[in-house]
Amino acid sequence: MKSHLARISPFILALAAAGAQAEEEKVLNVYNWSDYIAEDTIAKFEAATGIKVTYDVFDSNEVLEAKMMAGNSGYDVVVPTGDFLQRQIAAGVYMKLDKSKLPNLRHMDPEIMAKAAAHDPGNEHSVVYMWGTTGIGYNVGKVAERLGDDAPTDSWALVFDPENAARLADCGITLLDAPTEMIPAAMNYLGLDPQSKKKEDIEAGAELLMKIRPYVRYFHSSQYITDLANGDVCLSVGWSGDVFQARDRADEAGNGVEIAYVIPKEGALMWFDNLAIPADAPHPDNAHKFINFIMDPQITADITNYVWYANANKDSLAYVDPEILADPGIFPPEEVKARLWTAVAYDARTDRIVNRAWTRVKTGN
Ligand code: N2P
Repeated sequence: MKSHLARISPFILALAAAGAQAEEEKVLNVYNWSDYIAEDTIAKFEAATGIKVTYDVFDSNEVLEAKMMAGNSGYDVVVPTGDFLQRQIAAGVYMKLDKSKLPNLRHMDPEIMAKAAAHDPGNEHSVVYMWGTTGIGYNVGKVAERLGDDAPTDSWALVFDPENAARLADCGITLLDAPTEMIPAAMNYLGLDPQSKKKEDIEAGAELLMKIRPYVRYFHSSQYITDLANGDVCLSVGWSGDVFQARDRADEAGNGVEIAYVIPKEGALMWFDNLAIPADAPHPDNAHKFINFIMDPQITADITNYVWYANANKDSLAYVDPEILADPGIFPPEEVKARLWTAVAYDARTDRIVNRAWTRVKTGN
């Protein structure tokens, strides 16, 4: 009897240990961009899994990166943009995904996942959440009042030509507080390669931004949604879906504000935001459950329908509002796509050049 027990107990111990590993505490800490999920997504996940979610938001890759590089953030799922993801992977910040726990991967669009693999080879650490462009949101009436009917609303000249910026200053211009997006946009307008890491190119882009700096009301990456919608600002360099959310809020308020989004003819940045699990995530199993849940076609479609961003889930498209699918500002047609560029991950040297230039732009000296 005694020897029998001695043989069984290590077996029971091993079972208990395996059980403890599989059964994580039913909590999950998510850190996502603001205005970037449907109203009911989290509640649905909680109801489906019994996992309680703590949901925090940010509006800057730099802020997310600082937390990831410091480690011990406590987050289980975060959403870095491709170029930032790439160097954070290199720094060992994310764990490899266990694809056996992600059966819904079959719904993803292989073409977009292949593009995202430029930042995460083999898509080993991440799944595309949403994608979009960085263009111009503007108040149709106020811009026409100030620049007339032939205002260059299809061009970056609308904001990067200092004469136009000066005439729009009184109704409010805002820029994203995102140096790796704003400076390349200015470089591209100057005819320079927006992907260039050359110091003189980056500084030329910053110089152009310095010229319009006196006409900029603020640098912020989420406040402009409300301000555009209320008519408190009239031009924001912003993210596609966020501008559409502003348009939608204005329509709903019935306040007479008409907002439009344009991918300027000179081209724009196309970016991918990705779900990833920090290497030190306290609840990696729940994190996989969350990522798999997001990839449910209906769930992803609900998010696109709410936030007006394109997704990379091919099977979700059947549930996406036809109006959104047909909108060239959200799902750009091929000829527009041909004018989009993607961001390159900056090395430490380029990062320093960009950050110094950006400080000058923001402080105005
Ligand atoms: C959502 C902004 C996400 C786009 N508000 C930035 N990559």
